Amino acid sequence: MTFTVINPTTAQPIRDVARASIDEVDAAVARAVVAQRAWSALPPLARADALRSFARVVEAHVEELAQLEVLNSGHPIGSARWEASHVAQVLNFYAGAPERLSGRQIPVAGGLDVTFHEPYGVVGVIVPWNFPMTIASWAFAPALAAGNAVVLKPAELTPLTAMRLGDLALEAGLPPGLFEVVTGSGSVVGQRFVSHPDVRKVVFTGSTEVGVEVAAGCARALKPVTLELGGKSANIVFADADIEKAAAAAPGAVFDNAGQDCCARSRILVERSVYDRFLELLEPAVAAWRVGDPADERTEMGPLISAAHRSTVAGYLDGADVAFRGTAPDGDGFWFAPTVVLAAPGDRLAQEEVFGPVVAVIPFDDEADAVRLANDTAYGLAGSIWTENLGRAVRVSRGVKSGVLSVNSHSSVRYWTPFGGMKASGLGRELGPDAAEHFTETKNVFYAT
Ligand code: TAP
Repeated sequence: MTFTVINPTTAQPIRDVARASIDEVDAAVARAVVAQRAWSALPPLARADALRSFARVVEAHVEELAQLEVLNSGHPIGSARWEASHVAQVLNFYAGAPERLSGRQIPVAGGLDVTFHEPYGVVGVIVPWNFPMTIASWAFAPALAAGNAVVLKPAELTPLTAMRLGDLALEAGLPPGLFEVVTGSGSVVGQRFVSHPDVRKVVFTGSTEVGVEVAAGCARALKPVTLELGGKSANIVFADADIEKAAAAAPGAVFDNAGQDCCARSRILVERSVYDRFLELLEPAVAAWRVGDPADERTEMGPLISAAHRSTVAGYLDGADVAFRGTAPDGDGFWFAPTVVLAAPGDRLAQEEVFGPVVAVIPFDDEADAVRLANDTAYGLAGSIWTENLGRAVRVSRGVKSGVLSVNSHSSVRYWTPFGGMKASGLGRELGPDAAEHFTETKNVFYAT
């Protein structure tokens, strides 16, 4: 059985890819079990060296991986190069972990008490289509570093870079079976990761709806799960901010990757006294946002991922108060123009994750109102705060219930700082200095003397 992968820029087929059956998933897990035993028995330096070698091979293939992502996901080439390089950086960063996963020696009477960080065994990683390479690396790099094997399921819409990373791992000398990429549907491959007794931990990135189902399955199987889910992040602009700078940065914060970004600042909360001025500045910035051929170096935004997703995004504009829109090409690709709507806090566009280039602008009255509105969704992933007042920046950043915030900036992801969501945006954290430890179980041993 196969499925066809489509180029979202042209709506044309790229190639057919195998759709794994349950037996094929089980065979991949069986190979991973064997490979993991040998891998975890290696000296820490040997695992570190293998991961550095994987990083070097990825680094040598950045251009190829980036071009593949342009083809399969419609990401602008500049972003795709960043994503491929990021995978190499994540591997390099966690290559330092095997030699740093130290336990503790705890004082006790009558002997010696020591803790060990032991790998789970096989880790199942299920990733979405929006950032196929990077999100996968956030799980597979620290999981491997901690001594686990990984079975990775890319989204059916975007399997190509994950499959290539599987080849590159072998080319780099990682043992066969240690990093298995299994293509197929979520309901078969993903669910088998959840139910398979030898998959001892699951990392799921995707929608909140499916995440809840995955977590429920993991609870039944008593296996730990990390969930990176949706978002409806607020970009809060106070009257005392540098309004020009905030308006110039706002399109990139929501229209990057055509808004198909869990951290998209898809609500702009603006203090009422500067609301009109902010919209005046935002309009030309949105008009200037360059939407087009992702292979063109100047392009800032490509198409949406699929025709079905474009219909879902378009549905959000029914009855919406559209303030202004940018431009998008005509043609067969799944194009959608960047769109700014005026919204009230309870509106669907102020509450639901659109996962497309649509941003809701909402006025607020004062600091307390801004925090209340920022927290007024089910989600809690990211957010930005624009103010020149340090005290306010501290108060608001402590008041907003989100896992990742930035002040006078929209950055969300650095591989060496923690990333993840609160509330319906997820459970657990990825990246940062502690991620490899999250792929281990603590064992405590008492040695009587
Ligand atoms: P989903 O439909 O949830 O799919 C995500 C992954 O789960 C895909 O690989 C999918 O496989 C698989 N899947 C589907 N049903 C499954 C099931 N019953 N059991 C196990 N796996 C299953 O999400 P999506 O539409 O691809 O991605 C968009 C969502 O991901 C958005 O809500 C976005 O916010 C969220 N997201 C969050 C983050 C972080 S880091 N928080 C990052 C990116 C995206 P198939 O599609 O191949 O069937």
